Amino acid sequence: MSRLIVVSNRVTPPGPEGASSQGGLAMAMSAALREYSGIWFGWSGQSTPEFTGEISMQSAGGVTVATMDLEEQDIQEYYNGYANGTLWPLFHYRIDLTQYERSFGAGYERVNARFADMLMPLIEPDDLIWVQDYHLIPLGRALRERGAKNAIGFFLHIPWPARELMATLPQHRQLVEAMFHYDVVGFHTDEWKNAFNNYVLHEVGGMQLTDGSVRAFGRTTLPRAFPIGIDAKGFAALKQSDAGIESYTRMIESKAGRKMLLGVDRLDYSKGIDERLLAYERLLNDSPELKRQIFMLQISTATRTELDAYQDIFARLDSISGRINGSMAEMDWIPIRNVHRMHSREELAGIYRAADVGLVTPLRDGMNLVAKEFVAGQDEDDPGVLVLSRFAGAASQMREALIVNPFSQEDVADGIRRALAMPKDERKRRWRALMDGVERDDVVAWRDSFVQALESARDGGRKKRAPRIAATRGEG
Ligand code: GDG
Repeated sequence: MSRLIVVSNRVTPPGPEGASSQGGLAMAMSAALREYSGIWFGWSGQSTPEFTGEISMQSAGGVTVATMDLEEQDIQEYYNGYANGTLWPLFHYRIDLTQYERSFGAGYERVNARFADMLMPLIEPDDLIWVQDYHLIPLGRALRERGAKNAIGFFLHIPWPARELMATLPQHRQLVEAMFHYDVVGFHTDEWKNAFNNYVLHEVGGMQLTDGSVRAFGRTTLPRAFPIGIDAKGFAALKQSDAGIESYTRMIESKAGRKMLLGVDRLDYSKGIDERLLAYERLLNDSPELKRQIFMLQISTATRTELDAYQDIFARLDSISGRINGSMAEMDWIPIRNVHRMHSREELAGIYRAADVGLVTPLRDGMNLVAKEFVAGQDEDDPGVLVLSRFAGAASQMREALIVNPFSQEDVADGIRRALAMPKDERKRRWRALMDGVERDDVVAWRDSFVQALESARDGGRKKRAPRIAATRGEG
């Protein structure tokens, strides 16, 4: 069996005892690497005064991890700059927040070249290489330039933007050209894949072939949707752990018979947290009889705090929730519990279980795993209701959720009202259908389908089949 080399910006293998504070993605990657006896390569998260080209190899949780440190300037231009100051907002449709700095683009290319330089000596001819996410789009090209002939796949964890937005990026063609050095490019949904194909056909005059692959820049790649999932059984089991039961019991006690609306997010402007609070305020103003009957627990953990846009959203969230609480709270009722503390996965599972309504209302999101965790966290006999934004990739799979438009306060408020009033039979029916999907399309299914596609691309490439043209060339 071939080895699998996973490359991501950061490397987060489980601790030696399989620490459950890690997310499902880290678990799945670790499992894949154990099965394929591979390596997980990425940035250590540490800075070094001068790039040394040293790789630190360790074995963690049965997985070999290889990490390197980056210089401060690299971190500023590549990570805080191009990845999170340019691509993240642009790919989430926030051109108002997108920073178009040339130095960021140069830093991005430089660090991707460093990744390629460091990785090349570790690669053997039969290895499958799987590159993760927007930080590393040019890595496939950089590896090809250094002579890698391996099957290389890329998976994008965030949306692919509409062609008109992509065109606002200086050197957008260069970025898209880089995608064509991969044999397979994966997206969460057909919507993101179609946005990519639309760019290829209409912006650069590419063509679509009968096997689903696309051709442009003199190269061919296979774009495909691979919806990511969670470790559904593992997550459902966490709520029965000691810490899961303890947090569930604490929540039930502190609910004092009220219904709990729950939001769990990385504190990011794409997640629609401000908009959610304002919709909740609208709900309480329009339906005052709900006051004292319900409350919202919003858990938002800080990330990317070095960037202004993230400091802004932090301050805005605290100010909006403070204002709502200040104007509406009573001596024994607070409408919003605004929590920034990080919880363990077990605690989180217990909190999901105690919630009556899960509010997952991003303005734009590649998939959103919280929606799936909320479902896996529910009790079968008395499940809560998921209110889900139509702009989360998860909405294309989770049709039995109450789908809302997060830009409309009234629509979100209607969704919450409907969720609160939903009879138990309907809640159970919807939950069963959602849980079946979460269990079927879990993170292992995601990993296996991607690796299989990569293996077929490699084997197909060896046979050199030539598929025919399916769609016409765009206007160029
Ligand atoms: C990107 C894409 C895509 C949150 N608070 C705590 C905590 N979390 C965990 C959640 C969940 C994860 O963070 C967030 O996952 P999401 O999928 O919602 O979002 P992103 O971080 O933006 O992830 C996204 C994903 O990649 C995978 O492809 O779905 O669209 O944006 O797992 O549980 N975990 C713990 N304590 C917390 O307080 N332990």
